[in-house]
Amino acid sequence: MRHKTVLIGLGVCLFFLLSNFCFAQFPAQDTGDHGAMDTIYISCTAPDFFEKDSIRVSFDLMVWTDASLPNEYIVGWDRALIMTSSNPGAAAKVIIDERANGPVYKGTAVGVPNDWQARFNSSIPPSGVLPATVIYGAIQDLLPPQNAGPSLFYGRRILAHIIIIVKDTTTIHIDSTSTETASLHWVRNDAVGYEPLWIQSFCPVTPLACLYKPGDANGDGKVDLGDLIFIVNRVYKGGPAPVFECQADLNADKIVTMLDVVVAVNYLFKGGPPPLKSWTCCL
Ligand SMILES: [Ca+2]
Ligand SMILES: [Ca+2]
Ligand SMILES: [Ca+2]
Repeated sequence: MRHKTVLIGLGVCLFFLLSNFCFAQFPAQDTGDHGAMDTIYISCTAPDFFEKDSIRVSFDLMVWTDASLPNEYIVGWDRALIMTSSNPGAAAKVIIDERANGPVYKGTAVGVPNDWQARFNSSIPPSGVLPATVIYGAIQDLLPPQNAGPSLFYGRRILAHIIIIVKDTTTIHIDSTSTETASLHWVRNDAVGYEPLWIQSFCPVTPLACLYKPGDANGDGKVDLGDLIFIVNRVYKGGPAPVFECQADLNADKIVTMLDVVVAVNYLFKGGPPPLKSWTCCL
């Protein structure tokens, strides 16, 4: 009986641990955040775009606020986001978009989108290769003669598009909670700063489909001399690229070089191993 009680107790605690309720404290609402707790989070639902040798995925940095009084409107924000990729082989890289009028501030906002006057993005490391700490932010231009434009208030909006290039299936984890400091991340119209609740996100990148045969550089369905010529032209004469780079990347190191020519020659004429499957070339 005692054992049973202990087991039930352990089970209950395990349940709460898994539920993250056992020891985690419910986050306290910042005193500068009135009404319901404002939240920021990543939306993983943006479509993926296949490129030549990679997938371009974009995640939306979202905000929800119930600020409804003019002094509570949000006029500036910045956020350091830690981004990691579960698959190092995916060579995930965030694209730093420094356009002042980037695709920010969309959603249910009243007024003209993209009229925040400044936006800054930077990354550590600067290459943007994950794991990286990436900073996004925007501030309204409050000084005349510029029109300040609308502030952020009641509603749900896209603050920024986070664009990440990946070369393989992976899961992108975007976290901000571990970078929190006492600095102000959110500034109201009355110059009061506060910290909205950050919600962590895990975003799986679309699994790949097998579309091409490795070594079939010219895409005619066969691996033969025509492909060797195609790759030689590509490597030595700046010839056309295959539809997907992996068709000519026979050693699967994600770059087309002389080494791929060697693999092709060995395979076609010396009984060497077949081209390696990689990326979308996995038929
Ligand atoms: Ca609020
Ligand atoms: Ca071929
Ligand atoms: Ca290669």
